[in-house]
This record gives sequence, C-alpha cells and structure tokens, in this order.
Amino acid sequence: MQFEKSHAAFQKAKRLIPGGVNSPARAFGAVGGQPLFIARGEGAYLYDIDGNCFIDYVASWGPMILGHAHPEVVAAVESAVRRGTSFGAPTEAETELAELIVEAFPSIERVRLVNSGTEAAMSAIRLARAYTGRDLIVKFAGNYHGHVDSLLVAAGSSATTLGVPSSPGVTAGTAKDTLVLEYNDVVGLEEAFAQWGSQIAAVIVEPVAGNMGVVKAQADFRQALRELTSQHGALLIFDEVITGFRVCYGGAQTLFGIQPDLTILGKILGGGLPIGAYGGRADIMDQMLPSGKVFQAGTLSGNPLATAAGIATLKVLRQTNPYPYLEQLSTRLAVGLEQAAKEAEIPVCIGWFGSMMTLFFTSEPVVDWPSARRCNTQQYAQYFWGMLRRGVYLPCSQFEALFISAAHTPDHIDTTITAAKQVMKELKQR
Ligand code: KE4
Repeated sequence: MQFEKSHAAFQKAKRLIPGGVNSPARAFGAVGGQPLFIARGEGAYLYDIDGNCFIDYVASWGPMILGHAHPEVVAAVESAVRRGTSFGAPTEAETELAELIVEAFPSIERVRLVNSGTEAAMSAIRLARAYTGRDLIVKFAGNYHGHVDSLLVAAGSSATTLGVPSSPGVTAGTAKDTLVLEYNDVVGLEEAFAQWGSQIAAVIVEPVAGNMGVVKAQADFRQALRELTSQHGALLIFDEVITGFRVCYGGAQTLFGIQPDLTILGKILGGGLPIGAYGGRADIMDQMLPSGKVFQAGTLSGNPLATAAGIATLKVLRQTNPYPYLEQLSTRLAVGLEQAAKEAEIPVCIGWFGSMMTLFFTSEPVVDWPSARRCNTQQYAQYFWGMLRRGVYLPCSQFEALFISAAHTPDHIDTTITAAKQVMKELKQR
C-alpha cells in the first residue's frame, strides 16, 4: 500500500493551510506519519487519492451513521441545491428539522440551529449564564465541547492528544470562570458545589464521553449531576454532539432517563453537512433574541443543504431503526478485538457504548481522564498503522471513538478482527 499522492498533496497543503489541515484532529499528530487525502466515500468505505480502499471507522468523527453517500441523503441535497444554497431568510426545512429534534428529545421544547457543535456549546454557555445570572461553568477533564475559549481548559480531543491541554490565546480572565473536575468523580462534584454552588451557571458534560476515548458516565455520577445542579439552581447541559442520534435516536438522555436543562447536538444531525443545535426548556430558550435579550446569530444557521441532509438522515434513522443491528455489530467487534488482544497477550480495555468504541491499550479500566492518559499511546500508534496498511481506517488517536455505521456488515467486522489478530501478533513481537 503506497501513499505517494497523499504525501504530495500534504506537502502542497502545508504551504497554504496551517499544518496542512483544517482541523488538527486530522493531522495524524498522535500516530505519526502523514494524513491520507480522501477522494471519496461510499457506504462503509473510504478511498484515498492513491486509490487505496479502507473500511472506515472514523465516519467523519461521528456524523456518517448511515455510511458515506447514502442515496436518500444525496438525493435530498441534490434536490435542495437546485433551489439555491442559502437565503438568509427562514425556510420550512428549518422548522421540519426542529420538529424532528423536539420529537426525538422530550427535554427539548425549543431549539436553535447553528453551524457547528462549537457554536452550539458557546451559545448554550452564554444562555446558561444569562438565565442564571451567574458566571462559573463546570466541565470535566477529557470532555471536549468544541474550541470556544471558555471550554478550552483541558479539552479532551485534539488539543490534549497533541499534549496542549489548554490553548495559547485563551486568557486567564476567561479560564478563571471555568472549573475543571474529574469525570465520574462524585465527591469532586459535591465539593465543587459546596464551595461554588451559588456561582455555578451550568455544568456541561458528555453523558458518554467520546473525546478521551469512549468512557460512560456512571450511574451515581449521572444522578449527582442532575441532583446537584437542580439543588443549586445551576443548569445541566448535556453535550450530545456525538451521542445524539448515535447511541439511540433520542440520545444518551433517553437511555439514561435524565432530562438535562439544555442539550447541544451536531454531527449526525446534519448528515455530514455543517450543523449544530442547542435546545431545551422553553422558559430558558425563549431568553434568546429576538424572543428574549441574549444575542446569538449566524449567516448560514439552518442552511438549506444542511437541513436537507439532516432531515433525510433522521427520517432514515426513524424509519429503519438501525440501532439493534449496530449493537450486534459492535458486540461482534468488541468480542473479536478483545480476543485478538488476548491471543497476543497485549493488555487492552474496551470502552464501548452503542456503536461508538475505543480499544484502550492499558491493563486498567478507563473511567476518567487520568486513567485514559495512562494508556500506551505509542502502542496505539503502531496498532493504527498496522490496521491502516491492512485496509482499516481507525481514529488517528487513542483518545477518540471509532464508529460503526448502518453500512457496515458482519463481513466488514470479521475482516477487521482478522487484521487486528495479525497486528496484535506483530505488536507482541516488538
Ligand atoms: P464541532 O465544532 O467540531 O462541530 O463540534 C465540537 C464538539 C462538541 N462536542 C463533542 C462531544 C465533540 O466531540 C465535538 C467535536 N468532536 C471532534 C472529535 N472528537 C471533532 C473532530 C475535529 O475537531 O476535527
């Protein structure tokens, strides 16, 4: 397998784009080597510009739950684009997508569409501060909510993978209003509320973390999140940018039976086109201009192509209910990967929830950022390249999730497991 055209493309890109990429998560910084340039995707496959074919488990970092170029999504976007790409005026498609969101998430009475998960997080934070009249925001180490300044304090996605847990350019004045606690640490959360409770505007959390690898919020932690925020008049914000429509149609909150005050969404919601959303109780959301006084705006918010792709995607998910099938494939993969590691006597721990999964190269359970950080990231990098050379495209970081789509088949899973067995044997011999 050779990557000459990708290497040439990368050299050219680096002369024009910082690091040659428009998002550091794609730069292969954590696994070494150079990123592949993709020509096209189709179903469960990605094809790079050198003509190599891969079973894709990145899924554009989550959105592609139906697989690439799903015919109904393509048709919806093709139809929409012929009517124009953007108007700067309301369209019925925005209302239709809002209706699908409200129908899927009982905690959401009103929703505002934006252009990314970052914008959704940024807007939800501003709204929570305005609604409560308080400044402090609580987040958790290893959670990532996009690159808004106030949350780039121990982010858990590419910033941390690249060893930069808090970014230059974020001012001390901004960071001081953000409390960073340990995920799944009930005592730490209780202590924070005991000390700061009257000043905390909101707690924002990934109900199933995807940005330190896949780590589930444990039941006692989930209960504490809901009880402590309610007791102290703070808002609970669920970041379901990954888990929304992924772990089930109604997101993690439906599976966990918890109603957050605000939810942020993205990724699958746009079927791979740029989108984000934040929504929740009407009395909170109606604080947003023009019904209220809190400002947020966006030229392309609710864009006709993104809403067309999102509506098509959600309608296919609602009609086909792929979640039991995805669960079967995920189980098959998790069992197979564990077996491959066991045969090669490589210590691993699998973080897995629905169709999102991480193979952690460690012998201890991963329950928070400190335990995730103890993983053998060098071994993950070797595993990544061994799998890539066998036609399996995995997340280029130990601290990300792989995703299974409805386009994957048991044969794809079995091919992946066969490759993993060969790679694990190689790792053992190193
Ligand atoms: P965007 O601004 O990238 O659309 O969404 C930010 C975001 C918010 N919340 C969660 C839970 C997220 O995972 C993300 C973005 N995810 C990363 C990968 N884990 C995106 C990859 C990238 O930045 O290129």
